[in-house]
Amino acid sequence: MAAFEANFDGLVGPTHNYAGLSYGNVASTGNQNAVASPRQAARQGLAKMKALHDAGFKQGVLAPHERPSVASLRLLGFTGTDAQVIAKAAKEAPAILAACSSASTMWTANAATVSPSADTQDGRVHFTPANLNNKFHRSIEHPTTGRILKAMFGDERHFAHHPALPAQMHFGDEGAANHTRFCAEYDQPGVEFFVFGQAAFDARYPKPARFPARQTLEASQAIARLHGLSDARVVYAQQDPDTIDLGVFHNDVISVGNRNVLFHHERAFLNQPAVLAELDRKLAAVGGRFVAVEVPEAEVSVEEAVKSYLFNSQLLSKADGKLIIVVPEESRNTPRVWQYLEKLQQSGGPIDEVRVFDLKQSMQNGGGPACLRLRVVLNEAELAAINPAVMMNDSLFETLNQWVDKHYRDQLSAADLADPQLLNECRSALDELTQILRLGSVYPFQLG
Ligand code: SUG
Repeated sequence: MAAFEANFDGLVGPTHNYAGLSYGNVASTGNQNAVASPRQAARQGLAKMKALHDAGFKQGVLAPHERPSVASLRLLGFTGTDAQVIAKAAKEAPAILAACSSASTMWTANAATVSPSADTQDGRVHFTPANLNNKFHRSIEHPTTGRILKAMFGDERHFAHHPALPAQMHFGDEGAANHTRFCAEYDQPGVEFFVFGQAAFDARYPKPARFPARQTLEASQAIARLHGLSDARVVYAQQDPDTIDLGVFHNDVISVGNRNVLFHHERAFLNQPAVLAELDRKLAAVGGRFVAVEVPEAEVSVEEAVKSYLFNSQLLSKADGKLIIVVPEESRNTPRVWQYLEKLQQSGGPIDEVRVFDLKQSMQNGGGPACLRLRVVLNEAELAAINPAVMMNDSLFETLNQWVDKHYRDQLSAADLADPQLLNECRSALDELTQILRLGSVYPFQLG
């Protein structure tokens, strides 16, 4: 049965703002207190989804969450009506209110790890929402993410949902941002590649010195067990800790893969030749020919990769077997990176087309094209079993743009987060969105 890679992009929520919440993500801390445009952010994301849908790719939408998270503020001791909870937090702990107001669920590469049915023991597609334990503002995402995923992939004959891993640094899990799947054809068994930043239970593995390593080896291993993956078709690799200290806070800031191709920086992994050899060997065992396109430090430095988000790109398979690379405008604006991309297209290698998108609103928080999407490989039967209302088409694009214009502010600053009206705006927007995307009751205010 034919299978496809579908991309589910995060719809940017109404509270998109720049609060500098992610230490180790240099764009996030560097843009703290800049004024954001939630409306523009959502429109930029929708434009990418529509363009890729128009180019023939399967494209879906993942809904944003209710923010500020009043439930989280209550857990931290703020009491009264919802408006009072927000007012007290704004006065006594504005940084906590900002964390509870982040629209960070837009970066759906961190929503979950997904294993296609061709790889799993029970022949179902497996989902584990990421606990995102390293950052408080992200650690509150997984319960709602889990409910939304179930509302999209509800058929238990095809889809298996696990709870997030234990919420503890030993099992820090950042989802698909540190996970890639290689295969010969999407419907055939593939090799799942897990990249971690540190080992929590084994002191022999090095650690970065400055910035946190968010993903642990033990979290990746737990996901592989839960999803019923075979050891023969799993590869673990450690990210080079020195690159984490340069701002590579997820593996998808230094490498990206699709089908049989890995596009990566020279300094992406520790013991890189051995990692590539294992991928080559394990992919060959399932009938695939592994191709690594390595970008040398001499041509693009790690700093340039972080600034341009060259590797936070999407590789999309065309009918002729070649790949399109989808990069953000920042890659075009970084001279040596653009030179590299021009050369890459002419190189005769697997990547022969570049597409550029303006995602500046998300980029200023460290979220490029790859951060904004969750990949799910689905065969025809599975595709037919998902909630069809979440799939992009001309009419959904139109509806969602109108919905954004109706509900979203054009500007949002740190001071605006104290406005209790923002919560009401978010709730009425989400009430309408649940109808549009037929999600049922997935948000705390709907659950009571
Ligand atoms: O977790 N930024 C996100 C960006 C996530 C990017 N995802 C991938 N690379 N897959 C993060 O650091 C910043 C929010 C703020 O500062 O307001 C933030 O959460």
